[in-house]
Amino acid sequence: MSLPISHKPAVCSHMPVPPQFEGGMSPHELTHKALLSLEHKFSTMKHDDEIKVKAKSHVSLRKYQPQEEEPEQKAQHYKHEPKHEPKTHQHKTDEPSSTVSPTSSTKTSKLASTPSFTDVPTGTKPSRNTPIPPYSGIVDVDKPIIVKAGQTFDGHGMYYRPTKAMGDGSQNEHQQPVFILEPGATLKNVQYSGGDGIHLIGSGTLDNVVNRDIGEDAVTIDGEKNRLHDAKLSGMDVNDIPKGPAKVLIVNSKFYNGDDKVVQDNGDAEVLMKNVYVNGAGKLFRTNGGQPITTKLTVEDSTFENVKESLFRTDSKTSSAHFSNVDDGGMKVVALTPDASQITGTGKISYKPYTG
Ligand code: ADA
Ligand code: CA
Ligand code: CA
Repeated sequence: MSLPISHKPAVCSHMPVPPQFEGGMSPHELTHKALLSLEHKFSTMKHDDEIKVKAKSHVSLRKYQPQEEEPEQKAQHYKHEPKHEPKTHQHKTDEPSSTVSPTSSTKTSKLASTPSFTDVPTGTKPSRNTPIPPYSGIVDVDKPIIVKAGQTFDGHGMYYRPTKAMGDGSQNEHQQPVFILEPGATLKNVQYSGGDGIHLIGSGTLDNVVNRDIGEDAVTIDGEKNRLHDAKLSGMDVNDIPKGPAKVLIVNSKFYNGDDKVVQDNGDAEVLMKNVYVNGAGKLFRTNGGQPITTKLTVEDSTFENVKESLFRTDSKTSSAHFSNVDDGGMKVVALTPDASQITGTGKISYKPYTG
């Protein structure tokens, strides 16, 4: 943050030209069109695994279909529950500090099967000690940048740096997001920092985003309240948000220097984080404290260093996480859930009740 701050508007000449409206359609018509195509895309994913959605851009694609673990393995993870308790977080957070074991369960999980994703950009698992990548230039941002429904914003490696008007990057909850993605939007090749990070109103893709210095949090999957707020800022009608869980892809992305959360999940979602690197955070993914959120998180081929508390924390019995080929950097606890059956792919499971 040592570079001089200019007072350019959020949309300025250094930024990629925003997409133009097609064929004289109004923004509302265009949004409606994008949502229809998004709905079609997701219904295609659910009902017909053989149909692939057409590839956008140069990114090479492959189909993603994770395997469910056998129930026996789940039971084993539970037996391997760590004896050590995690250290209490040093920074101010909304989390309590006590730790207890999760309740045992022999019931078959009521959680839905692991979601499938198509159009997953390829990449590689990051190595330990990956330095913050260099940026190609700086754009000062003094109001949230909106990516409209179904559109792709390619930042070409520029650093979208929030000014003080957006917040001070602390744990203050009342800061502005640097980016707001409407449903079905993609953000790629972007660096950013501070404020309240990136907000996803609904489904969306983050590909090669780098947070150089996490603010209050780095990514928010909106719940009901955020949706109202963010939709107002973006100018979209909340009634146009597709129903059902948000499908969120976070790939080839890196997050540095956080105090608390990387992803704050305030609504039901199906999330794939793949080829992700974090160095410095309290936790990777937190469903909103005390809320009955139904989210399925999959973390694959990713590397975590200096994450102090956990990779996944929920108070909800209907959220779950699956880890595969993850380097946790030697953490004692990877997941904090009410029931150990909510987690697969790691035995490092514990529970911390939410105390408000
Ligand atoms: C905390 C806070 C929530 C919400 C969330 C967020 O969990 O208790 O009300 O603000 O952070 O979205 O950052
Ligand atoms: Ca918060
Ligand atoms: Ca936040």
